[in-house]
Amino acid sequence: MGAPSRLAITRGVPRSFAMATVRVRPAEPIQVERAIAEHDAYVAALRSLGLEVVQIPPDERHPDCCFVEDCAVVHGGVALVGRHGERTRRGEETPVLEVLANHVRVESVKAPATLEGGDCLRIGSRLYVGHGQRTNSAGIARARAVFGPIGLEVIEVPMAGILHLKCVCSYLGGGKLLLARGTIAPSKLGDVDAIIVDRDETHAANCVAIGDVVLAPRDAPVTRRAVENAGFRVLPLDTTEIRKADGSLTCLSILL
Ligand code: CIR
Repeated sequence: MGAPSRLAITRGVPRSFAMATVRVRPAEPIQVERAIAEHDAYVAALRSLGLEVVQIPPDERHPDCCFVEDCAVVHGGVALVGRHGERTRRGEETPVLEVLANHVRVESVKAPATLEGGDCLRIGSRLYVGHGQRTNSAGIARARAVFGPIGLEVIEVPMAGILHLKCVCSYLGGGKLLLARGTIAPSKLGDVDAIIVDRDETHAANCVAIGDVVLAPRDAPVTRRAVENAGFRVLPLDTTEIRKADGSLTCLSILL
């Protein structure tokens, strides 16, 4: 299923997480203690799979700071540190950049370009980048300029009504892609074997694959069976509170 990552960067959930940016206010308020417990379980799961986890302390000024994925996209010894499309999140990237710089060459995105890591999906030698609310054309051009020379073809994916590209899809390895029904046409994401996720389990289109183990939301039994049938072992995690803030599993780490 491809070489598993060895290092994960994560960032703790701040107390201010109750004020995270949301598209629609959740029916029940975010319970921060529970969100912290969900995050702790996620970090423990990564460690149980042999990853070294570098955990950046939370910053109360940034309610969404645990969603580190959005700060950067990393491939081939290069990190492109983005510029958030969501203004309230600008500044989250500074400590993430500092950690990345210990491991890889760091490049940046300058205004007016915006790019968030949650819009970037790598499948082999292609980097699909969602063009939507958070990532603009200039951000995609910057990704092409940085990753093109090291062999990644950058492909723009137009999106409407989708927060981040990876809200609706995630790559498991071995040619298998999870993709939420009714969102993006599978053909837009190349020659992959798409496992279509039912509408009532859309949140489970975002999973994290570490080798042949898949971290998946625990309340998605149909998707779980489909992933297991595709040859993976599923490690179920509670994502209830994280989801209230429009978060999902890939958002909680940067894998190197
Ligand atoms: C936001 O709106 O930016 C956060 N509340 C959620 C970010 C989730 N990140 C992701 O899907 N990659």
